[in-house]
Amino acid sequence: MPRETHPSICRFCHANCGILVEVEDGRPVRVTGDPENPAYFGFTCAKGRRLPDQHAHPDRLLHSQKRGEDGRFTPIASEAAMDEIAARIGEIVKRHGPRAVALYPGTYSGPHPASIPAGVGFMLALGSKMVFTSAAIDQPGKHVANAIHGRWLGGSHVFDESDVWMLVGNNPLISMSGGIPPSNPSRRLRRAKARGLSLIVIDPRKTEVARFADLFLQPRAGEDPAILAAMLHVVIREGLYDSAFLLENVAGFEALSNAVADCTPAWAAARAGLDPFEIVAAARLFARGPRGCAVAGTGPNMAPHGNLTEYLLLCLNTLCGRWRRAGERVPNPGALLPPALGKAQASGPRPGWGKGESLRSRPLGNSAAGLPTAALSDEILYEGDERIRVLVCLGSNPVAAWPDQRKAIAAMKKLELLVCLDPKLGATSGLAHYVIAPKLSLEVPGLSVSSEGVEQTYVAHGYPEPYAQYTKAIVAPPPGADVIEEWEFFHGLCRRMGLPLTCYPLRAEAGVLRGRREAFALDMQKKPSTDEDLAALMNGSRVPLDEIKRHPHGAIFDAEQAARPGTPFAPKPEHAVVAPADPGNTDRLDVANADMLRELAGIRRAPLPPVLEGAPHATPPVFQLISRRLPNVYNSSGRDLEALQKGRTWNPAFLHPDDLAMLGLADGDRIEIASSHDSILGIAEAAPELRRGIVSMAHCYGDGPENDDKLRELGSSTGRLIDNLRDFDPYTGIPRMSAIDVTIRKA
Ligand SMILES: Nc1nc2c(c(=O)[nH]1)N[C@H]1C(S)=C(S)[C@@H](COP(=O)(O)OP(=O)(O)OC[C@H]3O[C@@H](n4cnc5c(=O)[nH]c(N)nc54)[C@H](O)[C@@H]3O)O[C@H]1N2
Ligand SMILES: Nc1nc2c(c(=O)[nH]1)N[C@H]1C(S)=C(S)[C@@H](COP(=O)(O)OP(=O)(O)OC[C@H]3O[C@@H](n4cnc5c(=O)[nH]c(N)nc54)[C@H](O)[C@@H]3O)O[C@H]1N2
Ligand code: SF4
Ligand SMILES: [Mo]
Repeated sequence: MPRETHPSICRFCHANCGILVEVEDGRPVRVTGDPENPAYFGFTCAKGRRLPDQHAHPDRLLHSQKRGEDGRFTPIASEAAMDEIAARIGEIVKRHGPRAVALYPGTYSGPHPASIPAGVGFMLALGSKMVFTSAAIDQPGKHVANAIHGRWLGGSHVFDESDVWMLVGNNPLISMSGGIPPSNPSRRLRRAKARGLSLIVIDPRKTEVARFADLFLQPRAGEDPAILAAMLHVVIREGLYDSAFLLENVAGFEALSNAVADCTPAWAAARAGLDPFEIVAAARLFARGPRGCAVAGTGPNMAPHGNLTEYLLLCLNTLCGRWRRAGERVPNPGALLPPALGKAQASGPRPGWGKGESLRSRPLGNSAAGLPTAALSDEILYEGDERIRVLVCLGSNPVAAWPDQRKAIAAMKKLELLVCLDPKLGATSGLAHYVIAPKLSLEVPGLSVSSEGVEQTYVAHGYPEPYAQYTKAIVAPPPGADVIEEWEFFHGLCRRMGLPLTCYPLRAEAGVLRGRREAFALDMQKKPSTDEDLAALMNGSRVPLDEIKRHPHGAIFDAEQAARPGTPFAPKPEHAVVAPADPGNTDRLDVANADMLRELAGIRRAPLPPVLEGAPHATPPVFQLISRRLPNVYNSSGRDLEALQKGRTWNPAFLHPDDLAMLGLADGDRIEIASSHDSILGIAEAAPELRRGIVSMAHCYGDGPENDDKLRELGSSTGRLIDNLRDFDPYTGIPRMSAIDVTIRKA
């Protein structure tokens, strides 16, 4: 059979790059970037190019699995698995109520837009609110800060039009996440630099993106709140703020000014191990703008005070007036999202925490980031009757990803029913009662909506233009396989349990104001096709899905195109520009949330940390373990793709060469890394781009203590070093997952 080439969407990660897939004998054989894609311009990374290996991997599950009494897995037909799981959930709910059932959607619920709505729809039909997502152990501070600061309904400035951009602990050139649009960020960054963008990066590691920085601050980890408070101090002291904007739209300026009055650059610099002038320079450069935005990533969100860091960043953006005004163009009027109805006004603050369901095992409730996933192990291990007994993992891997790995393993083992929708028998699915084998991305239709929709959650995220792509399924699953889509699993459970399945659209938090989507019920008698499900999910989109389907390489559905005769979506003026505020609107953005200012005051009063210049001082020296991403893995996925790892299947413990020398270590040495909670083995590797006193390691490696001897094969679990009961955020429950004190010695 001849080779055919199809344009499609890469869904190895959330970035949704436009790709070309070559198919031979019904199998994907080669993936390259699609040069005809108008937003990604042919970009792919090594992971995307290995999609064929992922689909054909010998360890891929082609049949669902059931674990027997002896712990061994045997294949089970997916229909039979759903029969048994539905019956089991029914029994447990009858005995203990629906609250005994929890859902944990993780990384691989993202690539398939129908998954989460169906999973959450199932939970609501069952009557359980126990939905925990990976967002609560990712950047929960973003959700909390957006809520308590309030939302600007006209949207933020976007990267492609900005004069200054500040990245605090994120590395979008590798992660495709955070501030620089996911569509070919390195091309966008180069073009922005060429037209004069000033870039500020704050990170203990001189990252790939930091190499492009005009101003790079390399602080100790965990000092972002102090640095940002000092930047606010400078902006206020030097009058660099947008007073007209503040007068009209902001509450709490005076209280904020008082709160940062003694957060001087000298104080913050002493905490962070910087030169005070670096902080002054960053504040001045950022405030000069006139257009731009400051965003943070996972690093500072995983270090303590993540809510405060995100809150101070919003305050900085607000003081500098970095929001779209009446009459300004809306850069992304929407494609798969409903049309923009941008308005130049605030929507006042809402509570960031303390609503709805709370845990039984710990005094933690629901926050704007959802239920506290970092405490889900406790809720399963809890001895009370109201514990969680059933967990459904939707494209997620608690043993790899949750803080305190040993506790996560104990929790997985205690569950009465653990079901994983996962193509692999891995760290968590290997402990499951049932593993449902899913179709992989090239076997299902897809949409670029997660990359577009992230605008609804985070400021300065998403696409800077109305780009969208649809892909049909490119190949059928391998012959003989019995694999299903995640949403079909939940539909199957609901059908068996006599429950309706209603899908609810995403709630907007941060982006421009947009039109609504309607909830809809799936037909329970006749299962819809995935295309029908996707069409229903995209109700209210600015560009009809059928129109998007007419552009297989993806398209930017801009005004020019919309103006063509016969085009079914209109360049209506109300979608193209930010409307003036409603007369009489009194909502204000809040820059003086009392809880946040109290938290800042606590930091201001705290003693200076001991580790400062050069080498760590204590004996034995105390290092800060920080989080990071590696280019050739996506959380716990990709480690088994040989062509991607090229022999390095572990996660090195990166250290500054001078620190290696000080510890008497060489590249490749086995080391023991100990926190106050636990210890792991690691393999040292020199990284001159790190600040001294830092050890930088990727997460989601190391598959549990019984595999500790396979250090070079599996790497090691940084999650095991984390104590989920220590230094945790009182609202979201996220514990200290970066900036963790550790000691290091040769193993
Ligand atoms: N110490 C530490 N811990 C961390 C982090 C950190 O930086 N440091 N980062 C945190 C962050 S940001 C996140 S988001 C979480 C991630 O937390 P999780 O989402 O729980 O972890 P993943 O490893 O991404 O789990 C993805 C699972 O999906 C499976 N999978 C792969 N492809 C498919 C597919 O097509 N369909 C389905 N159904 N499943 C598939 C994989 O085999 C894997 O088991 O981890 C968090 N944990
Ligand atoms: N290739 C690849 N891409 C991914 C992933 C992956 O595993 N691999 N994971 C995906 C996921 S789940 C997510 S959430 C996103 C995350 O996307 P990003 O947030 O961009 O994640 P990182 O690249 O880890 O960048 C975090 C940075 O924070 C720095 N850092 C650590 N601690 C601190 C601190 O206390 N203060 C400051 N200022 N900096 C600190 C680290 O040195 C690191 O450079 O990436 C996604 N993309
Ligand atoms: S960046 Fe993500 S979406 Fe793009 S090719 Fe790589 S894995 Fe695929
Ligand atoms: Mo994440």
